[in-house]
Amino acid sequence: MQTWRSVAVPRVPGTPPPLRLHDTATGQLRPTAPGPEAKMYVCGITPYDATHLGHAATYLAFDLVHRLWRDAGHDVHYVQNVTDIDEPLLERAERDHEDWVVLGRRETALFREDMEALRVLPPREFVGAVESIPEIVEMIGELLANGSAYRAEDPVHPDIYFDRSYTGRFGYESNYDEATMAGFFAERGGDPGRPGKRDPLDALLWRLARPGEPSRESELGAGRPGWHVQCSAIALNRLGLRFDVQGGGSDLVFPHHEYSAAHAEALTGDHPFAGHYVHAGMIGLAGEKMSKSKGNLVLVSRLRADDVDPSAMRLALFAGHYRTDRGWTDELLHQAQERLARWREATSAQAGPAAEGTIAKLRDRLADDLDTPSALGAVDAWVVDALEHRGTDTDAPASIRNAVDALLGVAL
Ligand code: 5CA
Ligand code: ZN
Repeated sequence: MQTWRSVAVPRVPGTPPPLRLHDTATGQLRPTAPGPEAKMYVCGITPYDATHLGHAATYLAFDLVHRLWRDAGHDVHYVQNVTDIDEPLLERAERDHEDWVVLGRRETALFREDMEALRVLPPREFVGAVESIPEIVEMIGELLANGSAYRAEDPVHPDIYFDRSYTGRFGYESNYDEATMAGFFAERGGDPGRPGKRDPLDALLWRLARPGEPSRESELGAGRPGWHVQCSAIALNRLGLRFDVQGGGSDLVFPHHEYSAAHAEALTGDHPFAGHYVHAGMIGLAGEKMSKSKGNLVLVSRLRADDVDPSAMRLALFAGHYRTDRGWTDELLHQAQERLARWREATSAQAGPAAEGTIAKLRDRLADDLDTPSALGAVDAWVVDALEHRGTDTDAPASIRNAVDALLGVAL
C-alpha cells in the first residue's frame, strides 16, 4: 500500500545512549540491540472508523522508537500493516450498508492524513492484509504441512486452526495464566465455543467462505485469513525472525501477539519471533478505554478540523508515560498548548542558556523506556531558564528547536 510523506528529520550533534525498552515477554527493561538495520513491526489499524487519540498515542510512542534509533545511526526498517479484512470492518460495512473495500480505503486514507499531520515518520512498508493473501495462504499451507495447523472437524466448513500446543512455548509472550487467556481470547475476537476444534483456544487461520461473505480463491479453499496469521506472515516475510521490536497497544498482548509469535515460531522452528514485545497503555475518555466499538472517541481529524496544532497533541500525549493507561481531557490539551507556546517563545529568542546539557538529558530520558514526562521536564527547565535569565548562547535556541524536532517530533 501507499504510505505517507515523511517530514525531514534534523541531525542532532552528540552521542545518544542505547535505547532501553520494557519487554512484555520477560517483564524487564532491556536494551534494544539492533544491528545496522533496526527492525520494527507495529500493528496497524483496522480501518472501519477514524483515527482516535488512543491510536495516535500508540503510533506516537513507536515514532519515538523510530526517531531514537535514527538518532543512534540505525537504518530503520519499519513495517506496519492494515487489517483491511477482518470481522469488525466487515460488520461495520454491513451495518452501514457500505462496501467493505470502500470503507477500508477511505479510513486508511484518513489515517495516512492524520499520521502525516502528526509528523509520524512513515513505515518503510505499509502492508494491507488483502494484498498479502497469497503469502498468508502459503504460510498456512506450510503450517498444515508441518502439523501445527489442522482442519476443524466440521463437514460443512472445515476451517483451518492453529494447534497452540505445537511450539511448547505458548504463553511466553503474555505470561498469562489459562483463565486470563481464556477470558481475553473470548473477548478479543476468538471463538472458544466453535465445535470441531481440538482445543477451545486454538486460533483461526483460514475461514472458508460462507454465503455472502467476502473471500479469495486459494488452494486452501475460497475464504479469508484469520487475524493473527496476517501480522505473523507480513512481519516474518519482511523482517525475518528475531526482529527487534513487535509493537502495539496493550490490548494486543493477548491473544494477538501471542499467536502471531507462535505461528511464526511454529513455521520456522526458531525462537523468538521478536526481541522485544512493546506495549503502549490505553488512552481513555472519562474513565473508559477509547474504542471504535464503544464510540467514545476524540478523533485526530476532529481536533485538526478545530485547528489544534498537532505538536500540541504530541505534547499532551507525551505528558504521560507511554505504558501508563491514561485519560484524555481538555485540560491536558490546554496545558500542552501552553507548554508549546512557552517553548516557542523561548526558542525564538536571539540567545539562551547553553543547550548541550539539556539535549543530553533529553536523549538520556527518552532512551530510558521513552520517559517522555522527564524528557519534557528537561526542556521545560531550559525554557524557564531562557525566559527568566536570557542566556547568551546565540546557537542555543536553534539547537533546542532542532533536538525537539528530531527526537520528539514537535515542531517549534
Ligand atoms: N488492526 C489491529 C492490529 S493488527 C488493531 O488492533 N487495530 S485497531 O484499529 O483496533 O488499533 C490500532 C492500534 O491502536 C493497535 O496497536 C491498538 O493496540 C491501538 N489502540 C487501540 N485503542 C487504543 C487506545 N484506546 N489507547 C491506545 N492505543 C489503542
Ligand atoms: Zn497485528
